[in-house]
Amino acid sequence: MATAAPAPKLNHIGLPVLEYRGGKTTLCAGCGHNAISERIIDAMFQMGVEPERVMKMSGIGCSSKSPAYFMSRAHSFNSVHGRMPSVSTGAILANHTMTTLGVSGDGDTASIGMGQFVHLLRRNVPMIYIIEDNGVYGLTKGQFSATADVGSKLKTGVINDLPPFDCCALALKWGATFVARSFSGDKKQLQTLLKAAIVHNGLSVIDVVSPCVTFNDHDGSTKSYSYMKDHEEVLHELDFVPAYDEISVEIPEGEVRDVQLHDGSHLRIRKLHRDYDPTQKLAALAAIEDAEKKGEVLTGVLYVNTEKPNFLEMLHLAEEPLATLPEAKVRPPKQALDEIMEELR
Ligand SMILES: Cc1ncc(C[n+]2csc(CCOP(=O)(O)OP(=O)(O)O)c2C)c(N)n1
Ligand code: SF4
Ligand SMILES: [Mg+2]
Repeated sequence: MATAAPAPKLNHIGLPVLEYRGGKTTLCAGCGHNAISERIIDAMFQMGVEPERVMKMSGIGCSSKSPAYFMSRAHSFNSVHGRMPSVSTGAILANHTMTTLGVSGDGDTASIGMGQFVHLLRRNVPMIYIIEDNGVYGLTKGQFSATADVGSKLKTGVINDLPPFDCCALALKWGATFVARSFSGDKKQLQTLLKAAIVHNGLSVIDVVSPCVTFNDHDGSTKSYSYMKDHEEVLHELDFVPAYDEISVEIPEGEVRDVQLHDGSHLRIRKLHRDYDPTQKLAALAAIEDAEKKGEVLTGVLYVNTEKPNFLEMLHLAEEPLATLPEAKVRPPKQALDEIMEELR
């Protein structure tokens, strides 16, 4: 007799993981971007985020196609190349009650999109901004992007001799309040970072090294699986305790740092080889610089600031989203218009 299939595991809002999936990927098999989509699905499912309350934003590129491969039930907007920051800012101003997740590429962010990216940073717009960083323009067949390291070699033998932009250093310097680096191959770390970013009330920038297996995964590339295996320097071990779970574990002093996030969740940062305090901006910048000199890729939470106001707080926006305010509230009454006209006479 055939046994019935076990009932699917449900999250705390009663949904199975299937409800967080998207369309079938059309990216190359083995592309790091596919692994990142899987981590987004896991993190959103585990955090019990309601899919209809999510806005998925992107630009253009293989990376920017990936929102089609997770959370079909969410709202989605595929913008122009490099213009996702301004489109997202507008959407968030219209409805700040949504969880906004942007997926971009290194080209989409640091080449054509740099002008928009720095203004997103400066405003600390409350959203999650993921850079799927492979050092090349995957979609247009593998030209170097502005995050390619000096000396990195294309399959064709071309060597990059322009210095890279470090998106985490930029994000730290110009105003993002949660800055992390990860690797698409590091399942647990990336998932934990995403969960913390979901509850962070400000701009979270996560730069994820995500190898392009078709154009940039060979010897000589610094964004390949083998390079990351040999040069990744994990800053700390991370745990995330959501607000709905009771904190029961004792924290050994000196070994662990506990950062309380906005909704009462905790990000537990367990020290590995070095003392690293992610609340210190200058130390974070120095650590990135130091790692670059040693040819290491530092991963983990580089910086977190839970005090700085975000863009919406700075603007003193009304509680009720602009998108759903009734016309009577957004349009001045006739009397107010008459008074203005009177002044102009
Ligand atoms: C305005 C404009 N300029 C150029 C292009 C061509 N183009 C499409 S994707 C892309 C680069 C994508 O690179 P990246 O953001 O790193 O994404 P990846 O494909 O590597 O994931 C370029 C230059 C375009 N679509 N629009
Ligand atoms: S070309 Fe590169 S970035 Fe694009 S899907 Fe293929 S492996 Fe991924
Ligand atoms: Mg790219």
